[in-house]
Amino acid sequence: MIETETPPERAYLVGVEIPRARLDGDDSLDELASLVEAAGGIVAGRSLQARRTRDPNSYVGKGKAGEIGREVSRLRADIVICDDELKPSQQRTLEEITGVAVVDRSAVILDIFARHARSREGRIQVELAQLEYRLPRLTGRGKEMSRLGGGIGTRGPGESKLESDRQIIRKRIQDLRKQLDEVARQRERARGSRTSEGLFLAAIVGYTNAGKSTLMNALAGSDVLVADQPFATLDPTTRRAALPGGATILLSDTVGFVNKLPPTLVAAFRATLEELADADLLVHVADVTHPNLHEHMRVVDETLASLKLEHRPRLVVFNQTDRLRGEEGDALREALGAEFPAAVFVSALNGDGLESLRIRLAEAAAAGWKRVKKTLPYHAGALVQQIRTRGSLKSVDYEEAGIRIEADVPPALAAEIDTAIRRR
Ligand SMILES: Nc1nc2c(ncn2[C@@H]2O[C@H](COP(=O)(O)OP(=O)(O)OP(=O)(O)O)[C@@H](O)[C@H]2O)c(=O)[nH]1
Ligand SMILES: [Mg+2]
Repeated sequence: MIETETPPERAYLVGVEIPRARLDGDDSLDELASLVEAAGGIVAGRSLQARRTRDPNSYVGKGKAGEIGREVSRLRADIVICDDELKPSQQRTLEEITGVAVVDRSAVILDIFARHARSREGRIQVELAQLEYRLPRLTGRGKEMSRLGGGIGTRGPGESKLESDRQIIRKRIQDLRKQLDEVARQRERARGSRTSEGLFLAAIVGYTNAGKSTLMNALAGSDVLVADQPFATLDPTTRRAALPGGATILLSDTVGFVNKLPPTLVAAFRATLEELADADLLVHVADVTHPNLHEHMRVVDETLASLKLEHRPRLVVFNQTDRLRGEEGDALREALGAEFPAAVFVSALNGDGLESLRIRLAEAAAAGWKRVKKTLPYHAGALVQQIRTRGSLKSVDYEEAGIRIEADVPPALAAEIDTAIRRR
């Protein structure tokens, strides 16, 4: 990773705890702290205010804002980061009261995405989301402030500095949309050729840092980047994995989800996430040891619903069982087993449970298969190898009339076999 020369920004975190929020305010600030660190900042201090609602003018109450301003100068913080998406007017008010740049959780997430985007498509998507987020916020004093900072919230993909001229931004947004359309068309073509391969596709989804990439590597023998930080993975990767019984499936690893994911980001990543629409099975990986496990699972469910994928077949995988300890660990495992009877428990790290998971994936892939007993013409002999990789070959006999096979195969392959026989 490229590190900038400037010292890390000292961030002061601010949250508002409202009744019935998904995460406890402190837990949510902990998560914000890990996001800020992934964006290269350090946390100088934090403050949580319990209120019935967020203040429409200044997010926290006016008095609290003044207090935060004094803390910020005492701790020599460079930037205030609020845990919820701010309206541009709230941001301006807080900047006036505290005297430093103010950004929100969305800006931090966008910043991490900009740092981690590698592919052309990833970079276009991130810059587009960043500029769309930025445009309404470039007015009055906020503009001068965010220009001063030069840190979180001002960096585009590849350490580029984000544009701050509204005219230029509008033009750039148009350009990026066009480029994205072009990349999306290329992706569509690539997707077409993969679908025609006819392999079962299992997509790994889940909260960020749950161990999705580690699991993908363990199942597919790949070496996708793994890191103990949010949003290590941005670009989707698809690999083949061989399963018990000899069948091959495709596994894909993609960007993780997080609480309060900025809507502009979800919209911009629609193309990447469309990969999920092709999936025959969604493998939902959750970190079984996380204190907010249930909340994380709910965020994943809601994000999938917002992508209209709530009815897709799903397999829950509780990962990181190697970190469960003692009686407490056993009790948790038992309770989750009762709550999610179909779930599989694994450790992607030490391999526990992976064999059961492979069997479950093989069963899911075979669920829609058809039993065929046919005699293939010899010129269609290549289909035998197809049956071996895409289905399960029970028997093969090379007879005078042709190749006599008995096999379980996916419907698409059954159709190919019929076509080959009709063509004899
Ligand atoms: N102890 C233990 N650690 C694990 C396990 N699986 C993953 N990890 C660790 O958890 C951290 C996150 O793993 P990743 O595979 O990068 O997680 P991810 O879900 O792909 O994360 P993002 O791509 O950032 O959303 C890394 O430090 C892994 O080494 C596991 O089964 N046991
Ligand atoms: Mg990952």
